[in-house]
Amino acid sequence: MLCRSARLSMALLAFPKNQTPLDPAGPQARHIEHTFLLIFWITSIVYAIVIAVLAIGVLRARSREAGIPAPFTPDPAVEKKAARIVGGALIATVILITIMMVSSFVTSHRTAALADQPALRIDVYGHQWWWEVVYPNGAAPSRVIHTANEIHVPANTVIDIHGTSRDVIHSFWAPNIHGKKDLLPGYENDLTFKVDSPGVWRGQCAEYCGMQHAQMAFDIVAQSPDEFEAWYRQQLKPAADPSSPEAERGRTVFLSQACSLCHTIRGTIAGGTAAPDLTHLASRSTIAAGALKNNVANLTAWVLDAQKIKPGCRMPPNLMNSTDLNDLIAYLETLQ
Ligand code: HEC
Ligand SMILES: [Cu+2]
Repeated sequence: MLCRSARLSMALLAFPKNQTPLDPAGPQARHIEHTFLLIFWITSIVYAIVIAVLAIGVLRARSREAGIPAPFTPDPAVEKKAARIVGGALIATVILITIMMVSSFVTSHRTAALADQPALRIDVYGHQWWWEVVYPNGAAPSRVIHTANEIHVPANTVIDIHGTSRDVIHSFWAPNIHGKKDLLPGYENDLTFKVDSPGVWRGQCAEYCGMQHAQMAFDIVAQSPDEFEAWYRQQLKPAADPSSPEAERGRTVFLSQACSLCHTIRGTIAGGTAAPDLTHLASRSTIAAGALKNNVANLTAWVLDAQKIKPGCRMPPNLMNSTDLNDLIAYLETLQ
């Protein structure tokens, strides 16, 4: 037990700084942190007082109770005092609960303050077990981009995450930035926020959604407006033609295998929509919704047998010889 709780507190201490509500990166998370701290301190102090009073009571009763306890005869003076103390505690409780309730209302109001401002809209679709991310950009088809699991936003700009689910209920939660927002099949929800300055914040699905729920993370990458614009322009481009013979062969492998039934690579005939868009796969820092760092070794292991890494995930194992596999990975690496 001791060992378990020691391990738990170690895990909490080791929790990444970029995934905690206690290090807010924007005004919404700051409001939430204020309410949290207010409730935390009120309840902690009340708890400490209750335990202290209980301890005093127990100790006193013990020192009195040496022999057989005397029959209980209420003393009117003591009873009156007790009634006054209990009444006082009751009033204090009502006051403290009212303070916490008002603080909670004010926080809800403040965190929703950006809801009717003009915002950069980003559509997020929860899937078992990854995040589809679309920048509709006023629905001008030539300006729409599709990506996955890595949400780039310009810093200090109002962002509207417009979310829904393609299957079961998921919940979008980047604790440094805002509270949770459920993504529900058949409904659309909005979460509006601002991020103060450039940085990377980790988020995670916060509603149990099946076997790989724990491996359903995402990153919010806040950038300066210039960097964001450059990223956007790069993402708009179709995949570059492969420049080496291996990569060229790798593309043929990709297009001749089942990959293109599920994945899209813009600029090729691969147009599947059941899985992450791979047009700019190599520009992302992780694969499989944060399960792995994006590098050659991990990509190879993933393509060969994703089930080993994320059992139950919706990508089948792919049998192929090592030349085909190496060429395929060489091609995927060109998708900057
Ligand atoms: C039946 C559909 C299906 C097929 C076929 C398929 N995939 Fe996938 N793929 C998926 C799904 C679903 C995911 C997301 C899995 C997750 O993160 O839970 C995925 C994820 C990936 C990723 C990680 C993308 C990211 O940004 O996280 C890569 C790379 C990938 N697949 C490559 C391939 C290649 C190469 C092939 C062909 C050899 C292939 N896939 C065949 C469904 C498929
Ligand atoms: Cu989940």
